[in-house]
Amino acid sequence: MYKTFSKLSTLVLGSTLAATVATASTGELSKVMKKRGLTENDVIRAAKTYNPTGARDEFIVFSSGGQSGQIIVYGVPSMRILKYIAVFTPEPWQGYGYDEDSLKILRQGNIRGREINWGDTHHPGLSEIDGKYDGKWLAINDKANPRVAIIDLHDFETKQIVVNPIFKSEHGGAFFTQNSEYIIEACQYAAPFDNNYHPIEDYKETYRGGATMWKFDHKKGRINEKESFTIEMPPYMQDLSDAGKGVSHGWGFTNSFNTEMYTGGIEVGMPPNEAGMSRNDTDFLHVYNWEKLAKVAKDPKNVKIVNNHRIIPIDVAVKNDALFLIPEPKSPHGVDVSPDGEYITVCGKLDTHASVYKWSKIKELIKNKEYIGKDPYGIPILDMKKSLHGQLELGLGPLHNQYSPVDGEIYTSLYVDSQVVKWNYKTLKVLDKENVHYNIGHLAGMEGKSADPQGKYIIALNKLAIDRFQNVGPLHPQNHQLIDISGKTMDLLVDMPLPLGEPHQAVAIRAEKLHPHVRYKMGTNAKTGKIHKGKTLAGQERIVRTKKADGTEKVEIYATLVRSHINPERVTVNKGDEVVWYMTNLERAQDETHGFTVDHFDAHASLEPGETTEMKFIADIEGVFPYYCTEFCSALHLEMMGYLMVKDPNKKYVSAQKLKMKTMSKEQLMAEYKKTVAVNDATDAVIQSVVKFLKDNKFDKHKVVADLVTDAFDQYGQIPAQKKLADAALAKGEIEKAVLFENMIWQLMVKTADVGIRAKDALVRIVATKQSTSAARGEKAFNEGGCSGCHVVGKVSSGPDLTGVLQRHENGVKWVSDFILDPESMYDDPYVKGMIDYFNLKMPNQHMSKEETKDIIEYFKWIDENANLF
Ligand code: RUQ
Ligand code: CUA
Repeated sequence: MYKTFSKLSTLVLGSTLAATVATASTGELSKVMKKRGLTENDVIRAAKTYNPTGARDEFIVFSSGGQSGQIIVYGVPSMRILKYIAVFTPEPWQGYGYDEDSLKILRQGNIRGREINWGDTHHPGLSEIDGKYDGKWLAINDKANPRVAIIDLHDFETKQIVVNPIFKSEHGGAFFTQNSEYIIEACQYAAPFDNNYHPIEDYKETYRGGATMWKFDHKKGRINEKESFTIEMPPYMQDLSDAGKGVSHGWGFTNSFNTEMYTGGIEVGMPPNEAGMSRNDTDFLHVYNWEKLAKVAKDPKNVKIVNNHRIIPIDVAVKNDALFLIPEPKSPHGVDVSPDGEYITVCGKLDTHASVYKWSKIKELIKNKEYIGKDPYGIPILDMKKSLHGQLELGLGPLHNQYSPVDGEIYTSLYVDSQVVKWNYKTLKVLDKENVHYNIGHLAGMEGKSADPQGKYIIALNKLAIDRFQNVGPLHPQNHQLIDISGKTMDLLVDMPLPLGEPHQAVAIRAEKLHPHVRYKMGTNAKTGKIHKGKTLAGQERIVRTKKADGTEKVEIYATLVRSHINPERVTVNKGDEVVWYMTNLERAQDETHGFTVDHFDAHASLEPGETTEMKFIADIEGVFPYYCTEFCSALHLEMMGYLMVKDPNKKYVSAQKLKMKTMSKEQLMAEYKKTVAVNDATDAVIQSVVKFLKDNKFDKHKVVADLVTDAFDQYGQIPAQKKLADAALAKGEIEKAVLFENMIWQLMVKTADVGIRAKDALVRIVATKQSTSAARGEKAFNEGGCSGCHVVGKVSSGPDLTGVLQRHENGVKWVSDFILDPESMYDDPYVKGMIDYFNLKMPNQHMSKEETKDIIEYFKWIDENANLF
């Protein structure tokens, strides 16, 4: 019933809107629609998600990358992927795991001395203050190898991996508590806490579950392992968790399945796990007071230590009235606390209902010690009915929930029905359902699990994609579907294939809350945030060789990278030497990343502006190995290279120099030298004019421009040193060398001019008077409509300079408008005739509309107001 109503209303509303759009256009839109077989609704949906070039998204989503071990970052509503964050798995293009500094982070994730190079990421969590996302830190768990990683949102880099010392797998994490005091990580498959063998027959006695409370230092953005602890729980398979907030702050909630404590055994003739683990009608919601237990754990008498980690035993938690169980429908999945903390919704998975528990009721039962009994481990059980606000039948396979800003409004994924259902958890009424494709797991609202949900969109994270995309083989992409929830009924807008892992869960945050850096302070180790021991500035490049006991050397190369060279350019070592590269990217310009690799040594670094990184290997094979910059960073990127030469100290090498190349005469060389110097002088004059403009207009008052100017001067400042070398070479009669140094000066000048002109353009935009919306539209029409092909503002190009064009003619506005709208009719005008003769070109009809022409006139007015700047 909901469906019919919803579809009908969208259709009616949609077609009126689209009809308006279609008739207002020139008919081009209808042509495209026809050609591509698009309905009006398609066009509206496209318009709702389309970002023209340069436009940005309102929300940023962090999605788990599942078995890829990474995190995927994309924007909403455009659903454009922005980044993969390397977390548990090496990611060569970012250098992650291929340079020493990132390798150290990856190796923090070693378990019992073993390297682990992948992860099964499930639940990303954003740091919170007062239950609201603050945009500072991101945590994510690894189900397979129980670990939690911390990502710094100032640079989107993984900064820490901690291994859970007692769990053998985990699932219900990583969830921040309301003020980021702790991160909850709940166990999944129960196992012995220690690292020893315990027979499965002793399951009930020696296998355990639990919830680890990782102490988080919000200022530093690191987990403090020493101050963390685990709350022991029975060997029920703990599942998803959530931290209380508002009225329930200080408490944690964790679901479970297999309270049957079934252990399977197909091979010995027992029914499989899936039968035995779902036998009972109910399992248990664990309710625990972590705030109290954090204090309890401070007394060594209250904890037992396993693998150097503090565990609060079940009986201690019970004695302190800090651990309870409430029955919940069998094998549930998600548990989600409402924005105010009062309602806790548990989804049935195998049950068609959602169960809404009420915190004030639970609190009352706990206060009055009103229990219906105890489980085999002595944990008090609260009455389910008395804890419930109510239950509502939603459909088949309810899994997870998200909230919206509307009071009581909640969105739930239905796995089996492949639907999102919108309902009210206070009034217990279903409001709408939307089909998705296919088998939705999690769903992500915009800040939909925070104390301040934003509404607007829901993303369906589907488990199957089946027929939604081009067939790319039996392994299909994943499918995230964006749903508009701003209307009375939901509307599915667009599909996004994700070619990475199974993205279990995603969290979204308003983009305006994120403030990442564009560069590092010069010489920063991006993984620690501290100045790198290998920091090298221009002029400090060197190779340091230290003899080792075995006769080989440790060769430390302190290198710099800046457009477009690596310094040093030749490194020779002996076979067997340990080669250590310290590389500093001297750039300060936005996005001027350099990559670095030495061929054949399985090493790669990505150096962001200002970053220093260490790379290390043993040069155990003889030969010549090019090294080069792997990012196309400039026109001379291919030239950004050098050679590592590894020679065998026990071999004798005979020189092969035989070829005699034809050389240039002294006169020819001198002519080339003079030509190069003349070009440099002319280029310098251009640079000086730009510098004058920048200074006259106080560039240093505007950070964006000042940053660009800094980068330009970084390049320009290198010129005197090169000039000295050129002059010295010339004085010694080494003309060829002088030419090469002059050529280097030209390279530096081009780079200076490149950034300098970008700075000038940016400054013009800032100091010019503000454009009216009409003038801005006019500029767009001018550029996109073809006018800019011949007219360059401030310059005579293939057509006349248009600065002052409105003053050139009597009744200028009318004259120019007429000319734009119908140039052919004015070819005989004496002025136009003269121009046609001069430029040998007729201005063609660009088919501008009256509206566009009016806007272009406004743009010309704006140019005249700012004529002094062009
Ligand atoms: S779980 S599909 Cu790993 Cu979050 Cu529910
Ligand atoms: Cu630096 Cu390419």
